Amino acid sequence: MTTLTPILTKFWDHPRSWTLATYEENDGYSALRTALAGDPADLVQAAKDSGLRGRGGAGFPTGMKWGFLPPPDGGPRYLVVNADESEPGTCKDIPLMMAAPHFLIEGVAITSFAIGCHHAFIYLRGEVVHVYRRLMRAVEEAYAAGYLGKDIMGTGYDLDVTVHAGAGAYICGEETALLDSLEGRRGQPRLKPPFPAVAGLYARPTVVNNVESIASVPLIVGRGADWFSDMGTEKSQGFGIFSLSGHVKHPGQYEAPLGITLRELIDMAGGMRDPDKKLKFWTPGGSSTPIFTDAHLDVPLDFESVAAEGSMLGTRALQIFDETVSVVRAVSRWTEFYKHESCGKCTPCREGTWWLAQILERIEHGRGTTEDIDKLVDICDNILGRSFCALGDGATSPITSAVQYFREEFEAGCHTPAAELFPPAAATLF
Ligand code: L3W
Ligand code: SF4
Repeated sequence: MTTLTPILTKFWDHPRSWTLATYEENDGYSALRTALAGDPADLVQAAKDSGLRGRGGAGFPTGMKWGFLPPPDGGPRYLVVNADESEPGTCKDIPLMMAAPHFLIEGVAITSFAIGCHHAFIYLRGEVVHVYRRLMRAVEEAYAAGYLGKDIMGTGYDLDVTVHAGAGAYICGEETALLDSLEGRRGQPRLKPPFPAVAGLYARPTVVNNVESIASVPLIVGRGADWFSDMGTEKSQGFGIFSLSGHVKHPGQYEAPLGITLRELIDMAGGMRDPDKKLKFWTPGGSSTPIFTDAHLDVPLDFESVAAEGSMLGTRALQIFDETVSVVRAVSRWTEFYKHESCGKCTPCREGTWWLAQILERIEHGRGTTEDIDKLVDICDNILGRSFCALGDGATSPITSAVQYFREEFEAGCHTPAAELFPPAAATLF
């Protein structure tokens, strides 16, 4: 039985959890002191040894990414924190920044020192004004206390941090679109390679990491790489925040070692919201990952095990739907989202997401045809692997997996509206 490991979430219920005073009472900024007294190369090695993998969706090894930066050439190099959390169902970075922003700021300072950066950016999605205010206040506190700015803790190391709010586009969570947006351009993905590590912000070497990844860095430095790597599974080490939403009794953030199962997490969340209703389907990593069913309740939630079952751990956004929900309606809503958020740069995604949305609309309202289901799958096949960035691929995931597991519901959409089969009044979602 896996147990919860409240670490980043440990003092979230403290009445003033977000203040510097609370953070310092909980050993805050002691890891920065340790880091600045040492060698930056040792910090990169510690990140590698810990096994920390990116917590923003792709799971790329964090220390390896830092190690990709070319040797210093006298010019600037940047750290950019991807705080543009927008993946449907994903709601861990925003609560983390609201409840304990100094984990992130200390992580920014340590990571910047490790990679030789003197100006770091936190790119926040534009809609969350409350988070912007909280981060700005926390950054001010850190400057005033000498944890940011000139000659940090008397070590001679200088670091400025800029918090930048975007304008509310999901595509700006894609790291190169984020960089374009930060440079003041329209946020659209760039061709990779070159990766940001080589040519990122203002064409300079740049590390782009997710909020939770960077917030984990002080813990790795303070408690040791072994402490971190001893948690989790062999290849998916450490802990993560799992966001449970939907039909569970107590939705919220559950911090646990990677490898925990949904069955265990649902138990911790008090069970299904209506105990008489069965789990029908769920997303392991947000709506951009293929859905799972009740057959996957015991799949360990680590990168490898989820991939072996045909999905992705992604952002650990576990959206849980019981038997009252129409899978067609849920998939149709997600597709509307991708259609709206497609940046329009490439044809398969720009056109394909519109076609998918139109067909799903027909099926949802009982006006589909038998050819429509094959057409849906065919369009998905032609978007997947042919799109410029992961948004297009992600848009196909819920559709193809839903047809795979619930084809009969799509077939029913050729004659009966989803609202008749699954009356919205019976469902508490959608
Ligand atoms: C240098 C190389 N760097 C890879 C770096 C690369 C990036 C990281 C991962 O998509 C996923 C996506 C969504 N030299 C490198 C290298 N890198 N090779 O490693 O890269 P990549 O391309 O595997 O993924 P990505 O473009 O970062 C992220 C999935 O996450 N997702 C979406 C999440 C959305 C949010 C949000 O709400 N903001 O997080 C959910 O599952 O579908 O597959 O840094 O530069 N040779
Ligand atoms: Fe833009 Fe979609 Fe193409 Fe990505 S896949 S570049 S979001 S049109």
